[in-house]
Amino acid sequence: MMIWEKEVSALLSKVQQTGPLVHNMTNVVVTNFTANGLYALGASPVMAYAPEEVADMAAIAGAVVLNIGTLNRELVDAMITAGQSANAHGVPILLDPVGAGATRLSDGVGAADTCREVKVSLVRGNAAEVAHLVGEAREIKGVDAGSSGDLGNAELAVRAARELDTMVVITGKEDVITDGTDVRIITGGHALLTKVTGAGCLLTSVLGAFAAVESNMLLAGTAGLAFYGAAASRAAERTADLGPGSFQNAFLDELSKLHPGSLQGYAAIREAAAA
Ligand code: ATP
Ligand code: TZP
Ligand code: MG
Ligand code: MG
Repeated sequence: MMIWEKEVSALLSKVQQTGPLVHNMTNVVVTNFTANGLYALGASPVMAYAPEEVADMAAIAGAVVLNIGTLNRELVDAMITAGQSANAHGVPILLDPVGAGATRLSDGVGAADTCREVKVSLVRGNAAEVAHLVGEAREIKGVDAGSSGDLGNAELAVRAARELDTMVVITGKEDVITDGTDVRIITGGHALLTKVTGAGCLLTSVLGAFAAVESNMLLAGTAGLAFYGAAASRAAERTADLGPGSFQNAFLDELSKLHPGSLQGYAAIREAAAA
């Protein structure tokens, strides 16, 4: 067994044994899939949005996930309330800047305000979304990343991590995680994930479950990415002749069935040099 497999396996066991509560303030498209994915993993999902209750919920959660996919001004305010409570109680916050840059609300108010007002432990987005957070224009079509820009994803992630002072994950064919110094590249997953809405959003919440049981965010994030990629690879293998519908169900099954020791060959992690 390689070293990283031990790390991933230990954290996966910890998630399964402790069932951390993940408070999701997420978009209206992906709530059900996110809850089912977290249940499959062994975590406890809760969705709570009301300004009157979000501070209390965030305070008792193992992680808070802020996802700006379907935004309005009131929701941004509630996210900041939840985030401030999470910060006060030492609860990690993960931000998914869905669609950042696609509209002025998602660009100016949603992601940027949230990053300024609360201390975010990890940002996870596609390359276009992360690029917009640091003021670099990249093509985005609604919530989907367009063509790549001048900076490679690893360089972009390092720049974002330094500027935003947080762990940054950029996903795509390969995933990058960095704290601005150490860079890891995770391979695995399957292109069918791009045909299932919420595959990115659920990933951010899964990273929340790992962050709830491990305070080293580089370790938690790496483990979560490898685990998620392996589950998708295994699901794609099992549904090779079928389409996104069967894949989605098989993926939920794999999230629940994957156990320490069954990752080999389905995901890989390598170190890369920071720019
Ligand atoms: P987008 O809206 O641009 O699709 P997203 O927020 O849905 O972004 P993705 O970048 O699609 O997020 O990442 C979600 C998951 O899908 C990650 O685990 C990622 O590794 C995986 N993934 C995305 N594209 C591919 C691909 N071509 N091959 C393998 N895995 C992929
Ligand atoms: N529209 C607004 S939010 C959303 C869509 C389709 C879901 C995006 O989910 P993901 O995980 O980024 O594909
Ligand atoms: Mg996707
Ligand atoms: Mg997304």
